[in-house]
Amino acid sequence: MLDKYKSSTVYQIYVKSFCDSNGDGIGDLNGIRSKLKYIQSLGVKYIWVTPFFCSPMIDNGYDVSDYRNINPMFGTMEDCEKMIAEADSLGMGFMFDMVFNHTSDKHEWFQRALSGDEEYMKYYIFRDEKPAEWTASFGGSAWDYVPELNKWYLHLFAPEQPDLNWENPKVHEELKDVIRFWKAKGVKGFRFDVLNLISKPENLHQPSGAATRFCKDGPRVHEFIRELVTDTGIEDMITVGEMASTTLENSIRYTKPENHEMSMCFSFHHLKVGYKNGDKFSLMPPDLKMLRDYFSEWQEKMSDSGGWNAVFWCNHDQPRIVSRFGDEGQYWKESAKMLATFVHMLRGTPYIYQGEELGMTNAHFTSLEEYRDVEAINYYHILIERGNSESEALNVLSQRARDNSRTPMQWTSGKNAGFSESESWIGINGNYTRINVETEESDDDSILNYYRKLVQLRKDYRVISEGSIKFLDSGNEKVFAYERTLNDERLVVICNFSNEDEKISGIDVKGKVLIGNYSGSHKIMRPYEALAILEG
Ligand code: TEU
Ligand code: CA
Repeated sequence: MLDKYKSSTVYQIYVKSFCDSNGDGIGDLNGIRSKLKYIQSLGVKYIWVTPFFCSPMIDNGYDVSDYRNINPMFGTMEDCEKMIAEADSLGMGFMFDMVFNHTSDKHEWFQRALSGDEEYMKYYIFRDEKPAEWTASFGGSAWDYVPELNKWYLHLFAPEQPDLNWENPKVHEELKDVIRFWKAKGVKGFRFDVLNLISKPENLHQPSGAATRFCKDGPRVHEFIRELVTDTGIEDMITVGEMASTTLENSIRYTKPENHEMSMCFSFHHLKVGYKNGDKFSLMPPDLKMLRDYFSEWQEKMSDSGGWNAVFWCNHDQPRIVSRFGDEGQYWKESAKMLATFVHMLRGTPYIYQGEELGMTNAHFTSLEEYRDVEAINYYHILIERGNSESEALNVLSQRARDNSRTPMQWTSGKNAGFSESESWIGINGNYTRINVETEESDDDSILNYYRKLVQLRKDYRVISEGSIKFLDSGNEKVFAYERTLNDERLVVICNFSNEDEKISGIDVKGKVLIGNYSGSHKIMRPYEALAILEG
């Protein structure tokens, strides 16, 4: 069953910023429908779409108030059913995004709890006293007080996102029914939001600190996931768990097929190599040695253990990778292609986030008013409280805010980048006149057409989709290299993460260049050069 995913690629859509069909400046389901042929042209097999269920939109849909109904902002159930059917007719399947660690505070269950309904209070994590000084992911305390109940409730994210109590079997049954509902609608897979946070520690009286640190990979998490998957019969679907800050050992357990948990999982260690002292909002240049060591260890050990990685650079929570580890200027095209080659030749299932295939860049917002995300706005004020000036705080946001990945998809060089007839809910990146689908379609050498080649190579070569992996010593810390082997086939991938010519040594490979971002051959690696060479 897993083999279906080894040669597949997944495309991720952030619904609010993908395509607006009705001129309200907000992306919607019919906008997605209108672009299904484009998505199919990338060669992808699955489409992960972020939540579009009823929500007050405090966290842009990750605060669900009704798991079975469509937020009118995005369309109707009929639009949704047509979207699923049309993708199916094009040979693609949707993966819907299940936010099961928490609901919106406007969900009927929490509203009943707030009214004092004992049964529904047990759906959440209420305590008479605040057990610990935990901080929430978006800043502030993770425990909020409800005067009417004279109790505190836990929320790892915003106060409007109360955590569900997974110790309550009734919560399991409610959520399994949500999965059965969408499975019956023809959904072909699921992404599970912060799935490794659902099992809370028995003792909530932990020292103060980040709440997610105490809740990740909890005591019953594997039991809960296995129950969710087996009781709903989704083992044969593609499933991916977002496992914030998980460990390699747990990632292997989450994804070994015999455990009946997830097909694969996301971890984020590779995206924290620029976090000074582990703090997302403290800047430092990316530590390339840490980056290479992470990939080397996780790729090799997951390969040796029978686990399976979701491999990616971008998503709706992460800044754009070409701005982060590549170059927006002179080597924009080369660096975007190098970063893509590095990920797409790895062992695992690759994910392409909307606009990544164009080389879309960070937004470069210059004022707080341009930001929309709850995390960014909260952390702007936290940074000021920490003593940063306004410009220092805005500089941090310009590099780390999730809004960087949420500017509208750039379809054309025309009005509003072809995203909408009206002004969009968030600013459009000013480089849309140069970076857009229409312009790149007609350029054989575009980043877009390079991504298409990468996706096709995974289908054509089993050494890519199934081969084992071993990282190689290139003799140069800025040049990452690895080999993929299967039977007598050997593919060697060499990627220069630097903006200068770099010498390498100790890599002996002769064969056909399957893909590369420079023409001709050189003794050295050129700035951001990528090469995948099939031996023999
Ligand atoms: O993200 C979980 C998560 O860890 C994020 O907080 C992310 O790591 C962080 O923003 C990076 O700085 C999931 C969803 O992807 C995110 O959009 C939601 O805000 C969050 O859960 C709560 O549902
Ligand atoms: Ca719309």
